Amino acid sequence: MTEKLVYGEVSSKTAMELEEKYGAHNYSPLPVVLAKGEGPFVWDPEGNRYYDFLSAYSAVNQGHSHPHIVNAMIEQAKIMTLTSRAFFNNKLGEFEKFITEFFDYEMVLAMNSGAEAVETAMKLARRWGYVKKGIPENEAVLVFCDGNFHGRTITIISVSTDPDCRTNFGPYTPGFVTVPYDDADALEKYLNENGKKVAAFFVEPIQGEAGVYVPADGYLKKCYDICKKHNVLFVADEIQSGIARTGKLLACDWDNVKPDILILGKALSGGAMPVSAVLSSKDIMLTIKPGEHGSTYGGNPLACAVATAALEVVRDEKLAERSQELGIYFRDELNKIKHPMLTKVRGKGLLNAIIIEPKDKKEAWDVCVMLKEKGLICKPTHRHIIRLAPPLVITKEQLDECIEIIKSVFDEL
Ligand code: IF1
Repeated sequence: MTEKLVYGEVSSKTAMELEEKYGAHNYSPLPVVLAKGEGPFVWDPEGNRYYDFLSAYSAVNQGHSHPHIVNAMIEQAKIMTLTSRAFFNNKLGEFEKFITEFFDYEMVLAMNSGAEAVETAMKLARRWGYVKKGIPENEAVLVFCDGNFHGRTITIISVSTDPDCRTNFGPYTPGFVTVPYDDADALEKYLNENGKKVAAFFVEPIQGEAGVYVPADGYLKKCYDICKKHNVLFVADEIQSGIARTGKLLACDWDNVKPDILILGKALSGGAMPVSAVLSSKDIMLTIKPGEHGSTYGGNPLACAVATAALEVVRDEKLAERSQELGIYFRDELNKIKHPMLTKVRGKGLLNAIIIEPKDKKEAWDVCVMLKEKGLICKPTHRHIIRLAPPLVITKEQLDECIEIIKSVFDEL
């Protein structure tokens, strides 16, 4: 018996079989196939509707296929999509002005994926370390945090502490150290002993992959001050935490910290295409000279149009305020669920997680499968943590419906 298809020409079953047979096995997706998205919703080919509580790892903060972003994309695609940076294009400068004013920085360097922006920030920090701080050639150290996630390139995984990310991908890029996360004293101790050779400290204001790990209030500010004391750049990877996800435009805003280098990605395009960016002062940015860094697609006119529209949505729909208000309400409601398997609720804004204590062989994965059956999709991280991060355009009424779904799953467990 074949189920009738509502979206597309391929059933869920066929789609999964094709991926299994022809695609690299570098993921283990939840068994759900998505064929259409709109706002906080996604649909499978058979027409079943789900609330999306992953939001493509916070890339679709503005909701799926936001009309303002899609329109900007279509209009620009009709005119011109790519020029390369061998020539000027008439969209890039305008976008650069817009994004630097939006985030209050002097300059921006546009890239595509998050990993590329992180690599860009690493190069920029090292370059600054040599030409401005005066670190001896090839001796610059970049300090990162244990449990970090910054992307998948060989250089980035070289500083990862997660065996899944790094095992058998060596040899690794040298020049990195890690200190414990949420431990400003550990950073201070390291810089007291080695500060002269350190160019920068890289931090996720909230560690996403580690399990939505929210540091103590004031941690970022303390780290920032320690960095200033040692003439070390404070670099924030806000690829996941930024752009209204945590209830402020940037998660660093919670501590009133302005990073020396700010890394953005994901929601910078609202999920329409890969767009990332690195922002900094002129003093830092201009240490990279023509011909020393770049990307074919970086700063392409299509990306500029899309990213501008994506940020306009964040501003015009007050997504940071929404995220903040709904986040407080959401955590309050989740905390009302009394169940031995639900041991902790944490998060900021609409970047949240529940910690699951396995029971009767049921783990976080099984909870996610049950949620999916009831129309809400999300994904476990580290076996016992479930990330709950809906698009920020979700309404209070819709969120209430989702809370009921979550409650009903725990009632059945
Ligand atoms: C995957 C995680 C989230 C990021 C931060 C840089 C990047 C990411 C803070 C790189 C990417 C991803 C990538 C995605 C899963 C996802 C993820 F679980 F792996 F950690 F979101 F929590 N900095 N995060 O979170 O950006 O190059 O991917 O554009 O499947 O690897 P990218």
